[in-house]
Amino acid sequence: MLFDYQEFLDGIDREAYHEGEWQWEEDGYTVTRTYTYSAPGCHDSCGVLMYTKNGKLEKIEGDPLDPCANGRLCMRCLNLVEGVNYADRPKWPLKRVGERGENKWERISWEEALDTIANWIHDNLDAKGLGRESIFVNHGTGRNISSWVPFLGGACLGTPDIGAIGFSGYSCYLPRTCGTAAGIGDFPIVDASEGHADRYNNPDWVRPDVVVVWGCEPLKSNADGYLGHWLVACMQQGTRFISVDPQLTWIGAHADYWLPIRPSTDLALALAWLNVITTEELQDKEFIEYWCAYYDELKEHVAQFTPEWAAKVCEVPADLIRDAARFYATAERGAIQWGLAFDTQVDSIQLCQTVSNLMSVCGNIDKPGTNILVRNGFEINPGYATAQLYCDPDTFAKKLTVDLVHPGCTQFIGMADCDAVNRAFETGEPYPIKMFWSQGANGISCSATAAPRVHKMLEKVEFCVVADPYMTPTAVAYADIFLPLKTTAERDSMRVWWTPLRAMKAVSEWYEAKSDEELIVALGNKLNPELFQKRWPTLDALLQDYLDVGFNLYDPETGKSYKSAGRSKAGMIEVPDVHTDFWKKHHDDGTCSFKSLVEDRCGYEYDDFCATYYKYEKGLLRADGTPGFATPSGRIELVPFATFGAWGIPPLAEHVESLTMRRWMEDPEYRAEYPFICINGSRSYEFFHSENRQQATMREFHPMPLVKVSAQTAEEYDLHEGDWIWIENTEGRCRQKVHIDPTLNPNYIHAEHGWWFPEEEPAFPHLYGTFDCNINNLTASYETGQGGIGNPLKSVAAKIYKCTEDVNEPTPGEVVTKLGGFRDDYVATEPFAWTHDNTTREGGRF
Ligand SMILES: Nc1nc2c(c(=O)[nH]1)N[C@H]1C(S)=C(S)[C@@H](COP(=O)(O)OP(=O)(O)OC[C@H]3O[C@@H](n4cnc5c(=O)[nH]c(N)nc54)[C@H](O)[C@@H]3O)O[C@H]1N2
Ligand SMILES: Nc1nc2c(c(=O)[nH]1)N[C@H]1C(S)=C(S)[C@@H](COP(=O)(O)OP(=O)(O)OC[C@H]3O[C@@H](n4cnc5c(=O)[nH]c(N)nc54)[C@H](O)[C@@H]3O)O[C@H]1N2
Ligand code: SF4
Ligand SMILES: [Mo]
Repeated sequence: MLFDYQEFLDGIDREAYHEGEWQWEEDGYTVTRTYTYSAPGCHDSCGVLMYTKNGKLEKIEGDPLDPCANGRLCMRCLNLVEGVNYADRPKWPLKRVGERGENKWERISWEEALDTIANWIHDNLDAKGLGRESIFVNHGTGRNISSWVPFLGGACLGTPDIGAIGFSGYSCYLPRTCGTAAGIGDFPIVDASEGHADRYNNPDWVRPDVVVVWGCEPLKSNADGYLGHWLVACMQQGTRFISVDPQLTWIGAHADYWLPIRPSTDLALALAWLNVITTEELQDKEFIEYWCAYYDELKEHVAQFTPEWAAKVCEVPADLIRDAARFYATAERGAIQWGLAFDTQVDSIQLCQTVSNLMSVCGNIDKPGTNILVRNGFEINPGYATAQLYCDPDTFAKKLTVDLVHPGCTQFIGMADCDAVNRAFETGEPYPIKMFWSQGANGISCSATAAPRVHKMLEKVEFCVVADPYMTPTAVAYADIFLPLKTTAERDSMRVWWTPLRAMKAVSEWYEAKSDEELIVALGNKLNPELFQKRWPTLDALLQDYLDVGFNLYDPETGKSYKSAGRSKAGMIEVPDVHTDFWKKHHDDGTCSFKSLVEDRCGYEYDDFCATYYKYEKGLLRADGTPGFATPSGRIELVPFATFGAWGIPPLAEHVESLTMRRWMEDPEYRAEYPFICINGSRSYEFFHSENRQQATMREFHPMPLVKVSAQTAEEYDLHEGDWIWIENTEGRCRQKVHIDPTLNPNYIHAEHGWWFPEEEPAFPHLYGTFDCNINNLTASYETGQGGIGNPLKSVAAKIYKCTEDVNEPTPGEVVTKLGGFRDDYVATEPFAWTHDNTTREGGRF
């Protein structure tokens, strides 16, 4: 075995690492043992030792005594010092003094910034009888803002319209949570022992025999609270791998099987695997008999989806499909690690549900070394839906929901629907959006599909506030007020994404920046003093509330308590007790506090739920405490008739091509014009979305945006490493630099996302070059999957050609900010709906 955990533990000099201490002095530094995430962002939080002098972060090191990350750090955390001390980081609140896009600012105080915001809302909304729903709050992905920004939207600003600008179909993570909520009732992740504080030594844990890494690159992304190196540790202990990915990744190169699938055809493959498993009787009969419903219906449905059928759709040989399915299904302990590619397809919600069926029919649920069911540690669940608890009910009823744009769809998620928000911006229907608040997001540079279109929407907005640790293209383009935020190193905060609960202790300072939490307290006390004076007058009160009740609503006067109804339903439910499990465990011993978590527990505590196997047998999943799963029937619903039925989604899955991909497959003229499928946005070690571009070290490793082409394509187009090429389709174009990948399928290219150049001119039309290399000039909004979920942003058709030195040619920045964009017909006039046979759609001017 390549990896012996005990040997690793025995090798740590515990005295030198001050085991059990949270802070000490060493060589003139103060050393703090805490958790952090890379600055600005990451989905995780890893154990570190931070070395500070005079309130400044000078050094960082992984903490080998942290059981979560075992001292391993990515280059982004190793480079934290450069990230947080970046000289051009905004130091105080700013007010725009020039025109939008001129990048002219004036320093103002926090008092003036908050007064300006409060007065604008009063004068332009409240005094005119307009509701707070005219404010749209934009947040990005979970870099320790997922609890805080939606909460700010609901509790401070009082709007129900909280979401991601232009991010059609909520194509990140949400399809996976909804797809599994429907069938299993809980979320499955691969068991690499991460639920246990004693990790790989835990006596109940067994390493998986086979892990399928499917549509993700966990080593680079460490996505969704899951560290990729845990899988490497499994590999070193003997786990074998299957990679399902159009590109050859590191895992793919170390796998027994690599299925180089045509992008966005994963559902066809998953259905074929089910076909192999059910026809060859490889399923776990006992598990199905006791714990699953509708197996016969599923078996009958998948009988049509043979490996030979899937081979044609996925462009993977039938024998390879069959062999890989057997390899997974016959393993005693199989597990599936899935990723973003699952969310960025039009049939994404059915794909997620179908792949969760693969776990279920093989009995790979909640037993050691399979997919275990996890929840946020200690049931601390302040998420997107919590916000709505604090918004007044009449305003809440006006939330921009999916049915407004996609007829036949039912709103079943907490956030406002992205396409409905687009439409409100573009047409003023059902009401205009007057104010745009962006915090923890950099819309036009990254999250917005159809970025040029989003620019058209936002340039008209009456009032805009951007809160961010860094100046961004989004801030320069639209902000009237800029609020500087703290990074992880300056911020007292906590996070749970599964387990453990982790505390992040502030170790340094940055001028007048406030943390997300401090901003909530300041803004809430200004705009909603009655509630905030009672509940969250101070930062300490806010942090305590997170641990005690997870921001849920309770009224000490009436004794009533409410929780958000969670992942699936809008609204709230009355509950007998809103306290978190952390409160229940630690309230009586007086250690239920941020301070105690930091100082007495070295910043972390594992919860029991995620550490327990076979929870369905033990009655831990259902609210009533009976055995079974948190589904209507109490069984895993292999065909989710009840839930998908209620959501308006066909319960039996069928593969659907996006409109573009169907045309690309069927229309030779179109394919001749746009010969490539442009996969995009695979993560890199250096960057987190549009972040880290300021850091010289990252740019040394990765100076410019790279578009991968195959060796064959390079030869055909006479391309050399480093050549600039245009990537173009009907939506727009952008340019990136060629990188030749000899393993890439010649029909595909791969482009990076999130690029801008902090070192270049901020003002319009250049705008830090954010539109020049932006692959979201080529993606589109409005084409979503069933339920309004999923958007095919990761596989678009494109052509390529070499850039010339033509100085008269307008840059994409000029096209977007001066010439009206690449298209002149962006407005959403016609609805876009699924037809009843589920395989085609109608409408379509979008
Ligand atoms: N073409 C294409 N586009 C994509 C993707 C793709 O694969 N391909 N991926 C998509 C996905 S999955 C996602 S989730 C979106 C992400 O899109 P976003 O979440 O909008 O990501 P960023 O553009 O990095 O913007 C994040 C901003 O938050 C700031 N920030 C960092 N840390 C903090 C913090 O602690 N508090 C606050 N308040 N702000 C902070 C950063 O400085 C940065 O400006 O992008 C999407 N865009
Ligand atoms: N360093 C870094 N880490 C990050 C981020 C970041 O920007 N940088 N972003 C964070 C966010 S918000 C997210 S959502 C996650 C995403 O992280 P992951 O879930 O790991 O997803 P990606 O990195 O986008 O996955 C890319 C893999 O999917 C493959 N792929 C593309 N299309 C398809 C397809 O149709 N089918 C299949 N089977 N595979 C396909 C690509 O070839 C690539 O190898 O990462 C998070 N972590
Ligand atoms: S996963 Fe990497 S970048 Fe993220 S917090 Fe951990 S070490 Fe830092
Ligand atoms: Mo994401």
